[in-house]
Amino acid sequence: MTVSDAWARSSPSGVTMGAAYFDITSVDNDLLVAVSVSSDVAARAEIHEVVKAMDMGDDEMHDHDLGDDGMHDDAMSMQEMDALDLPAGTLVQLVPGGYHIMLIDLAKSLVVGETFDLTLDFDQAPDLTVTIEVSDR
Ligand SMILES: [Cu+2]
Repeated sequence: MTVSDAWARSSPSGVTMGAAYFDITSVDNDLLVAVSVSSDVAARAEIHEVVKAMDMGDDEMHDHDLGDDGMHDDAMSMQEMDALDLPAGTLVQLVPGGYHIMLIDLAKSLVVGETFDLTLDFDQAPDLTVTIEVSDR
């Protein structure tokens, strides 16, 4: 399991959601099934994908207040995924506008230059802790 380019957006004060991104490649077919984060950072972390709002069932729909970051226009929304598919040897990118790790109920603002850890829980591979750097790109 290789993870690189792990980063998160800074969060304006008053915003309670954050988003983290990384590139990941698994040696074998695997699934990312859960992500955990220290309660010093956020209450919990979820695996999300951005979808066209019209593709979503009503019960799946939820809004996040991420401010004016382009992830929340009328046509797009986000939903939690049960698992993120990691085909063997395939680069899977978590990027703004695509798959991402949602940080729910931030304990404090995410400030550029700070780091925090996420622990990735896979179906097959052992847990992996990655360091996320807060960065605005
Ligand atoms: Cu999200």
